[in-house]
Amino acid sequence: MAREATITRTTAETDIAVTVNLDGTGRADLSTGIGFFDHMLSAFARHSRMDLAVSVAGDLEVDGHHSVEDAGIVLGQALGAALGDKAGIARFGSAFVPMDEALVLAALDISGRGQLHWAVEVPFGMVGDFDTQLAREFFIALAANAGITLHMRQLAGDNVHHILEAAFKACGRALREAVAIDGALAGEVPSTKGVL
Ligand SMILES: [Mn+2]
Repeated sequence: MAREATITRTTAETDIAVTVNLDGTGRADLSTGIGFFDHMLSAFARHSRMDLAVSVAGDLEVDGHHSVEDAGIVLGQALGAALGDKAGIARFGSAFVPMDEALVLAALDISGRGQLHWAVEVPFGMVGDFDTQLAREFFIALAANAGITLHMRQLAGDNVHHILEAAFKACGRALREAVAIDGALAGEVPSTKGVL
């Protein structure tokens, strides 16, 4: 069965559609209205090997907050829907990703308990048209709505573009590992509870 899902969500602040295919090739079709955010989601898709389409029409006349946070919510919901009953998945994934002087670890568990543990020191300010504080908001929303326990930890880094890009790539790479079908499980849900 195809592990893919499309979720749409409309509020007074944003109008969002996300499609994910967990068994894709990393193809991305992105239009969030925020160039740097598209760049980050492109890196995320490429290194997760998911096919990812994200369309956001948000209230950028306010700022990017609603657009980025809500994209995280809808992407998280789409990931959860595409995972279905989680039968046969590896469940855990981790990746250290360097980008020049920056080094970020993402370690995650598709646990059903969505939570972010964030130890990434992102310099305050703007990178292009993206408010650097929004990276954390995005990952909170993603983890909460996908039901993923997500640890992100910066080991090194000064340049904010490098730090953020390493973070998005690390999360993508760790997810690729965690959502992969582990043939040895023969379709079992990898939990002593039998449910994730
Ligand atoms: Mn870049």
